[in-house]
Amino acid sequence: MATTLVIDPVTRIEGHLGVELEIDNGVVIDAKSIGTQFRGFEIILQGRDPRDAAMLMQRICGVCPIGHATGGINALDDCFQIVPTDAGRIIRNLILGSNLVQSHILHFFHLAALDYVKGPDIPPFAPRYEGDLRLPASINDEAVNTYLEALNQRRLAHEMGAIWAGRMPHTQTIVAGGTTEIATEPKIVDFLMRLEKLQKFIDEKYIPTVKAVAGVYSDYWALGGGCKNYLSYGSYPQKGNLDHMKRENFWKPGIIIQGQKDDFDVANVYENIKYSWYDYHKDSAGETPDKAIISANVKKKDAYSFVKAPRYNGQVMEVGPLARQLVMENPAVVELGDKAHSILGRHFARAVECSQITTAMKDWATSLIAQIGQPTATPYKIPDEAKGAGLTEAPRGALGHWHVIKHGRTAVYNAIVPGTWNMSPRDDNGKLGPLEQSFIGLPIKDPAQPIEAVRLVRSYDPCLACAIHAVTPDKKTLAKFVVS
Ligand code: NFE
Repeated sequence: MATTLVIDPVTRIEGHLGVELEIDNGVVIDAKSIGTQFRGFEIILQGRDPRDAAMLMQRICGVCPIGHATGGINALDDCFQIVPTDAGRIIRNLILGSNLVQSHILHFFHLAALDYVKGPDIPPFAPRYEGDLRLPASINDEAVNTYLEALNQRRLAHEMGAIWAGRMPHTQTIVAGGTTEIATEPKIVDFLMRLEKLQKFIDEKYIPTVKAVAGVYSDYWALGGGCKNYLSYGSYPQKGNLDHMKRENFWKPGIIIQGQKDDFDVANVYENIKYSWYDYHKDSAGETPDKAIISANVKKKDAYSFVKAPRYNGQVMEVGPLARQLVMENPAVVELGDKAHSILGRHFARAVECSQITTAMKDWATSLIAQIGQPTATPYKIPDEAKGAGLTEAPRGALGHWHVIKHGRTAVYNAIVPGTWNMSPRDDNGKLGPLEQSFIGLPIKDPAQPIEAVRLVRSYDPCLACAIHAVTPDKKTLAKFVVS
């Protein structure tokens, strides 16, 4: 007989996520991904000066603020019809890349690794699910040491970001048309000095630790594959252009549907809300992110998540490092074949792209020498009416901000974040979201110690974008939380 297992909240992730699993004969047969947090940032923006968007939207999250600053600012560039200067474009790329490296090291060592590595019996290493921690002592001890060293490496990455961002995690220097921070020789040297140390850590510690863990837990190359549809918006423009698709993005835009690669077209992106605690507002004009205005309804029948269900032309899409590396056909990931579609495939792709971005940042920072003394921002005028889309790649995947300006103020704003794609609930056609699909068929040996389930969830590096908790005015209990 099937039993129900609820893990709520799943710990060691960003934000608040619950999963509800039906287990039959030791295997998951149905799954629900439940975002238990209401964000509401889009509502805050309505009626404000449009330039507030990039500043305020960063506050969605302390882990990927630069992704949101970039999405927000790309949308403003689009609304204002301006192309950043080369200096501004490169500096933006360096801030975004530094934040990505910080986030990937955080994810692997401080969030996910303890699913495989046994730390000492003290917090934050304990409590933990027991029963399947199988690294030999030599690998395990080295990984615990690297866990600690990774804290210092994250600080370095934050410092690299702060050289151009003024501060981290949230920046004031990314503005429409470019940046307020200018290129100087000392800043370039400071950046490169730290980058060199970080690259050494990534190549000599991060990637080898992932490989060592993968060698011992090799069964996880065959577990947790999902919808096998992948989406990347592309990011890190190498050239200025009003059209996102013509910017020669370092990470390429594209889609893969069941192995078939195709071009990406932003017009195919929309969101369903049948199973989400939202209704369309009376002013809403459709499901696409430039039209949809929603309001929360925690009493909605059949709804089970504050996450909406983004779809691409009807397809459920996985986003993130694995999607990006498959779309850009990185041989290290492509040659994994079927193994790529797995829990370990996601960790491996993340580690590989972390190194890839540090290598690229060395070139970008070096190219800034030619930009010393050059302007970093393009002037603009705020239009009375405009519409813009800001597409980028945050650490966890494809991120889009859509901005509509009316009477010189923000009228419609929508952010579809990577976690919205990956953690989405069922869509209007009942199709399960990517995480939900990944669960189907996952063996869970002991429901009292569901280590397989949390390994799967964490392989996606979920972030349920931070914001306000929803409460009912009558103080009714919406959910009970059991911390395990
Ligand atoms: Ni809050 Fe984020 C990233 C974005 S994910 S961490 O990366 O955008 O949902």
